[in-house]
Amino acid sequence: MKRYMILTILVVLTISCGPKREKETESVISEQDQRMEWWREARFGLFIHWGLYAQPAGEWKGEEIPGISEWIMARAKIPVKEYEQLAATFNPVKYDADQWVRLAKQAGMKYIVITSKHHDGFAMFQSKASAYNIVDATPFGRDPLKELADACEKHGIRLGFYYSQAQDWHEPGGTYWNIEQGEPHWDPELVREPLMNYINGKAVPQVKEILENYGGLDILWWDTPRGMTEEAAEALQAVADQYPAMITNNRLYRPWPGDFSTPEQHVPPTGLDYDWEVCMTMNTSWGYKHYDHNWKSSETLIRMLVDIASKGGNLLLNVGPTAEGEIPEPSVERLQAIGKWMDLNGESIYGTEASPFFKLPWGRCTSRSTNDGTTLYLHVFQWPENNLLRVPGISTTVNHIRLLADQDQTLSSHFEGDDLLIELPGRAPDLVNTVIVVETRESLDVTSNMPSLSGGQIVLPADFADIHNPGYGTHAILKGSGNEARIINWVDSRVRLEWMFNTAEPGKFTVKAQVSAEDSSKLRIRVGEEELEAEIHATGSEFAETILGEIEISVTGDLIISIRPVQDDWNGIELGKVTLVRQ
Ligand code: FHN
Repeated sequence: MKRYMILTILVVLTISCGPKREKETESVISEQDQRMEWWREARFGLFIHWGLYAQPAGEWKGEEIPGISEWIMARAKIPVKEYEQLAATFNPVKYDADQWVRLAKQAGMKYIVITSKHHDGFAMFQSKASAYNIVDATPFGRDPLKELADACEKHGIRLGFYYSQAQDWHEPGGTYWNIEQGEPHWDPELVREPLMNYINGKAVPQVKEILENYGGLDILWWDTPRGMTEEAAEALQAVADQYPAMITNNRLYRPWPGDFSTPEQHVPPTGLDYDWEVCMTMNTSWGYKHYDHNWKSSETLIRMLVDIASKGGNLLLNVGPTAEGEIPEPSVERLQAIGKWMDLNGESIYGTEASPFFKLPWGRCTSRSTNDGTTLYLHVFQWPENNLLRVPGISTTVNHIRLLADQDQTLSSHFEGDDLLIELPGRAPDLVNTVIVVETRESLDVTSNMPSLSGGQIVLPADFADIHNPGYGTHAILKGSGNEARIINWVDSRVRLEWMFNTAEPGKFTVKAQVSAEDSSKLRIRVGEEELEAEIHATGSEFAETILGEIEISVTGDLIISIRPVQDDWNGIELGKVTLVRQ
């Protein structure tokens, strides 16, 4: 970090040294590109939600409080003075910053972002601006963020602090849950004051403290801009502006984009033309919740990281340490499994670019441009049964194909039309994700395999669907590939599916789908402004071709079809391919 700042200063100095230098500025990357350079290379970071809420861990006075555990103060409507008492017993004696940082590093992560103050208003760092902080208000008496900063410096890991700038349930001027709707604080003793009292009295001084006292942060991660005003945002931004090399996210004030956007608990279906970082929990809650056992598998997490990298984004994967200061064992196991995979395959993630393909039914692709051509990293999630990997619509000269984890294993290939067919070994060396490296020479042209009108129909395979799962709920998943691909576990009525397709001709289409349903359900299908409601009847456990109805497509070009459950008429279905047949 410090080295990076010196570099920045040198560049700025060179830029301001007269006309010759000014010319050079044209070739110097923008200030934002420069500060984003390490972050774009990094691809993978650790999010840590740690605070007083780790102590109740989702339970208050013997009652399990629904929702994410760091929200317990609001959800259980705990009065401020009562919640404050948690500090008196907060003593995370097992906390070992060095161990946390080593774990992140082992997982292949390049940066850490930790909650310095969440919505409960409690500072996890030493603060002169508010005595409600871990050093002054707990028996622990240590500054865990200072220890973390030192460990990050020692192990070469970048560090960011999360700071909840608007919501502060502890302060009369902080914004509270639903205050915008006119709801008062749940604690009648907390009488509302103007927001700027809190911003000037606590938020600005505390942000100054975290930026000054921890060796210079790499990232400042704002959260929940609801209730922020431009005046408040400007006061905080003025502090952040003193640190031009520091990256900030887009959550300070809604209209301001920051350096990167932050899709939460979902992966965008396609790449985005700005920097973005998915923040994601391994189970459901961000903070530690002792009865949250809804863990995503290591396989899901590895594939998620790859999916995100294939779309050009970063993954900030969360852990919620306990009140004793330990990262829960299921999180440790998952981080270690990811690390094992990254050890062999990290080259296919760090500093890579997005996939040049529209969809690859068997997995994902990341790429890297070199002076001589392009290196493609093919991430095979579904090993093809005939051991022939089809890379669709690619025109290039192939230099060399090999397994990333076993450099000596060269693979043969041939072209079938525009499709490159790679001969794979009989069994997948890594069932979660085997990476094949294709080195190409000169230019690389890819013809999009986006579904389009051909032979009077548009076929939308299940493995081309973008599954939009709710952040907190049951997730539908894809099983199998090609003709066998199915969307299963579609029980949550908030899950929707989308496909992109292209049509050059408008017209009326019959919508057909392969469906398996144990009970009847209703679906809503939409293309542009046109919508149709379809009724599904029980098919038993068999898949049956089902006519869903007719839809008029009056526009042409790249379009999206979405299929979503009708909320009160949903019993869950499994879905294979969907076909639009032109009438
Ligand atoms: O309300 C918070 C939540 O507790 C958590 O910190 C997440 C992480 O991105 N941010 C807010 C919800 O968007």
